[in-house]
Parts: sequence; structure tokens; C-alpha cells
Amino acid sequence: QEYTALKLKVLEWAPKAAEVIKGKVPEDASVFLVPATLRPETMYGQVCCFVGPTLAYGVFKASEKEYYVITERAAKNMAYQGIFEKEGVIEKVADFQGSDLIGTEVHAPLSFHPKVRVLPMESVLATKGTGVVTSVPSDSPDDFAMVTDLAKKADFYGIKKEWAELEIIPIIQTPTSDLLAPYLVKKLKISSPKDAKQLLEAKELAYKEGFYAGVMKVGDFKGEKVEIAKPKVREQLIKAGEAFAYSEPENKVVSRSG
Ligand code: ZZB
Repeated sequence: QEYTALKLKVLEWAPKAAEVIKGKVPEDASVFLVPATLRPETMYGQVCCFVGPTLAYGVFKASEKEYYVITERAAKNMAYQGIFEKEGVIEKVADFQGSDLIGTEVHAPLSFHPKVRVLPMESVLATKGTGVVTSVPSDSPDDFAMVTDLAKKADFYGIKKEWAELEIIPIIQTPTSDLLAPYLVKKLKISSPKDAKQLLEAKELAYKEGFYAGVMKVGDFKGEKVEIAKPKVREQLIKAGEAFAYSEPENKVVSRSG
């Protein structure tokens, strides 16, 4: 899988995270949460950043001035892709549990909401991407179902309601809607982030329709087809130093003998 890894710079740590990171990175260095995405053209619509609350994350040194918050698994992959200073070597300076990071404020490149919060999502997989997921509820059914639930049950999740209530702005027009994910969630009668089966179906429909029939409604490539705009937005982010290419080997097939 060829992902775009986006750099979400930490602006303000949540209290628990601040305690953990204290003294671990130089004063003049930046720390980034780094989600892996297959949809760089949707980055205009980011409203928050998800971590798995029970997952383990590390803070890895990428260079003198830059540190990345990702899973160790992702760091090990990145070490062989020219992303860190020394080939094959990872340098971890701190450990977080996802829950420590909830409430951290980060800068989301390209987004209409440049400042977004880190929020919990139980379904984030430790075995895919970086374990950090940027949330685009306009075009991702999983994200729409999750932010809806977070806003509805803010106390239960231990977050501020307004963190999950940033406006969802249309960014891609398709023949059925300019808010494809909310449309599909409603149409398939998805009522919770736990409706895994319907969410998978909605995601597949959203990928297909977005890619083949979507037209950009915003940004520098407004009016262009998603198929055309996708690599252009990606290049723009990479040139600006706000993203980099990250790929990972296909999941190994587990043999029957184990
Ligand atoms: C932003 C975005 C906007 C995404 C969108 C999708 C969509 P996939 O589809 O399953 O192959 N993702 C990345 N890492 C993880 C993880 N560890 N656990 C759970 N979800 C993860 O995986 C790729 C997409 O799944 C990524 O692209 C990311 O969400 C999420 F409008 O980034 B995406 C129709 C989907 N639309």
C-alpha cells in the first residue's frame, strides 16, 4: 500500500501527554502526529485526528528538529524508506498510550479547520498505517459515524463536545451528494461506529464513487476530477514539507502451520 503520511504538528499537548514528553525532545524541535491516508485530496475536510485509546505509540526521532508520534511497527517500516536519518535505525524517545494523547491540539495541513484535536477511535488498527488516522467525515463513513458518536456522548468519551463538532464542509461533489459519507451512513441506516459490516460496505461505495465520479469542490484543483487531483494534492503537500510517501508491505498471509 502506498500511503501519504501527513504531518500534523503538535500545538498543545493534552495534560497527560505533556507530562510524558517533558524533557524528552529538544525545546526547538517539532513533534508531529503522522496519520497515513489513501485520500490526500480530502485533507481540506479534516476535523480531528484519531488514535486508538488502548494502543501503544512511540515518539521517534526523524531528524534533529522533527519527531513523529506513530506505532513502533510503522517506525520500523519507515526506517527502511529514507524517512529517518539513519537507514534501518529507529530512535524512540518516549512512549504514549493512545488515551494520553486525547485532547492534544494539532495543526492539520490544508484543512479548513487548521487546528484540530486528537480524539479516540476504538477501531483504529495497530497493524495498519501508522496507527494514527486523520478524520474526514465528509468523505469517510467511519469518520462520520465516529464524530457523530463522540459529539453525542462527549462525557462518556471524556472529551469536550465542541472538539467533535467542527463544521463538516463539502469538498467533493459526486452524482449523489457533496457530503457522500453522511449520505451513505444515513442510507445504510448506520447508527453507531460499531456497525462494522455496514460501515465496510459504505466505505467501499464511498471509495468507488469518490474516485471515479468525484469532482473537487474546493482548493487549488477545484473543478478537476478526483482521479486527476489526487496525485496533484499529494505532490503539493510533499513539496511543502507537510507530507511524505510511506508504503508498507502487503499483510503476510498466515500459514496454516502457524
Ligand atoms: C483520510 C481519509 C479520508 C480516509 C477519506 C478514507 C476516506 P483502508 O481503506 O482500510 O485500506 N486508516 C489508516 N490507517 C488506519 C488504521 N490503522 N486503522 C483504521 N483505519 C485506518 O485504509 C485506508 C484508510 O483507512 C485511510 O485513508 C485512513 O482513512 C484509514 F475520505 O485517511 B483515510 C471511503 C474512505 N474515505
